[in-house]
Amino acid sequence: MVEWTQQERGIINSIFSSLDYEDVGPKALSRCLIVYPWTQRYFGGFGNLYNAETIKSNPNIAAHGIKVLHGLDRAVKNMDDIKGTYAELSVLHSEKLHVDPDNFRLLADCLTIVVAAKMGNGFTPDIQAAWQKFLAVVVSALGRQYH
Ligand code: HNI
Repeated sequence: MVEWTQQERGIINSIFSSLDYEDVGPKALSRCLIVYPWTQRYFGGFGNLYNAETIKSNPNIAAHGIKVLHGLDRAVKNMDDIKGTYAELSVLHSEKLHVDPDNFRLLADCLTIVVAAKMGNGFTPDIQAAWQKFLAVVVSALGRQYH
């Protein structure tokens, strides 16, 4: 089981409490689709993904980016059982959506970049360490039900 220090818990909670979901969610997902174009294949029904501009202005992508971020709230609220919290979501991504689990890390990296850019100097090494640990646990939990 993953152990969290009080400092790490504090950092994760404080990042999420001031997170602008409507800005960060769309930016992170659209960045993922642009930087790693093969991830677009899962969003065939989302409308125009023709180029970076259309991806960034696609309202379905924006809405889904926000939804994914809200999906992370569950992990924040259940930091001691992220694996259990995401069991169902992992099955969904594996068995129904057939999302390659390598893509979880790619999206997590895009999220880190967007959050770091917004926080600027505030994104200290301590904060980065706690944040990346949190995302690594999320990525691992989402990949758990794959076999
Ligand atoms: Ni993901 C649906 C959370 C990564 C492709 N995804 C969801 C839903 C949540 C969610 C929540 C909504 C589930 C429901 O309707 O019950 N996804 C997350 C989280 C991550 C993640 C927390 C990682 C941080 N998803 C990814 C990645 C891809 C992805 C990396 C593909 C590259 N997800 C999807 C697709 C859907 C989806 C596709 C269904 C969308 C739809 O509405 O049809």
